[in-house]
Amino acid sequence: MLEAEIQKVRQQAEAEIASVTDPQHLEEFRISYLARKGQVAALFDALRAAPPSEKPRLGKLLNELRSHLQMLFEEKSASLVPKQQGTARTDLTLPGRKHFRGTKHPVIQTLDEITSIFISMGFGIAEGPEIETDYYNFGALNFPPDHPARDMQDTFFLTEQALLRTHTSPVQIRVMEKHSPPVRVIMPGKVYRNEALSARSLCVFHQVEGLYVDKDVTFSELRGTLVAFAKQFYGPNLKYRFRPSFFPFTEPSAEMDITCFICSGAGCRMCKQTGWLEILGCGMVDPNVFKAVGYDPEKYTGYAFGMGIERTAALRYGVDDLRLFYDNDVRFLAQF
Ligand code: 2NL
Repeated sequence: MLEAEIQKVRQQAEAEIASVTDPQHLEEFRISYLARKGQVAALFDALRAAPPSEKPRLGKLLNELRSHLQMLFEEKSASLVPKQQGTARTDLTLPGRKHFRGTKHPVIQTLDEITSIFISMGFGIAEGPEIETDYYNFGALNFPPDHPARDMQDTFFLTEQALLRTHTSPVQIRVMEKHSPPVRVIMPGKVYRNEALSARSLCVFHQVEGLYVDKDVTFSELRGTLVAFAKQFYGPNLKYRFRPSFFPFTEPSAEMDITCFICSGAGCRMCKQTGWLEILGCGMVDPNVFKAVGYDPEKYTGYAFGMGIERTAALRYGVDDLRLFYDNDVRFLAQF
């Protein structure tokens, strides 16, 4: 009798455990069979009423049933664990996932490289406001009142007096107002010009300007410093030349050219068949600029230089349209 019961419970439990697919159902199974008031416990109770001669054999069968059901429960429990954590059990045989890693924008890479070369030569870095006054942007820099750059056509004016700086030179004026010589700084930053966008000009771009003021600073120091910079930045074997030029804030003024690194001077599209690339403007600080900041032009001399970063980056990487830097096309930007 009891033996048949044991057999029945065993078959029932085996059928039931096979249909268990979730932890809640498994718990119901445990309570139904293995808990203190479950079916196995009830069979042990019934064992007490069995004839004494049968007890050892039936007791053994019952113990076997209990450990068999315990095992079924534990097996099922183990098989359900991954489901409990979601289906995504890590497959260690899958290939690794490639991470897309961003890079610095080519214009900022160029800016960083230029600044670090000048820092290695002993220059400091100065920054200043992008909204400036007419005085800091033009007046203190020896621009005459009727200079064309002061025209609305060329400069973004916010009010009569406030404007978006057209170069980083106002930062130099602010530095010289605050510090007496020696002064040796570069000013990287964003500048604004009211110009139509084209392959060669943007209305917002970056500039690095440099300034060195002390007693007895000469043009040959300017030349030596800029040649050292160009060799580090463009390559050690370049040839260079300085051409006379004009800026309101320097006298004398010059522009520096290097031999075209695409055609080595033979003439190509990059250098417009001239063999030369213009890389920067420079000169000796005009005495009128020194007077504006309260430096004695009889006592001090200085040099200054400036270059557009987008233009520099375009030269460096052989890019023929400055607008490409700001189209935000990842296919273009990912090349740098
Ligand atoms: C260019 C040329 C230049 C300067 C910038 C400067 C600043 C002060 C005094 C004198 Cl406060 N000069 N800056 C001088 C010569 C050239 O820039 O082509 N820039 C894009």
